[in-house]
Amino acid sequence: MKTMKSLSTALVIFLMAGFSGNALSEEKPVDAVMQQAPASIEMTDGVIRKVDKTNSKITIKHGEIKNLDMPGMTMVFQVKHPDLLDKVQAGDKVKFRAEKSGSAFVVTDIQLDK
Ligand SMILES: [Cu+2]
Repeated sequence: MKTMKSLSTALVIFLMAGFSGNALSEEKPVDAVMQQAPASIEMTDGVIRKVDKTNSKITIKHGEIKNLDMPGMTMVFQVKHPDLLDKVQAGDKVKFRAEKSGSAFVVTDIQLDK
């Protein structure tokens, strides 16, 4: 009776060792996925509040900007090229890309969201 019990205990330990061995080998693909290069910057939704061509600035009520880790808000951006302001006006729904440049946030691309 006592022998049977220690045999089954040994079997359980053997099975558990086999299980944790599998779990360890399955962690490697997960690490590989996390090391992949980040995707290109996503477009962010926004609504134009104000266009200031003189100062190359634009006020946008924007959704979450994932690449800048910024929640939705209304704020002023600089624009990379003044030409970007020619195709939008206050009230337009847009999709845009923004990047941080020094202490400023700069819109690098903008397009009407139809
Ligand atoms: Cu913002």
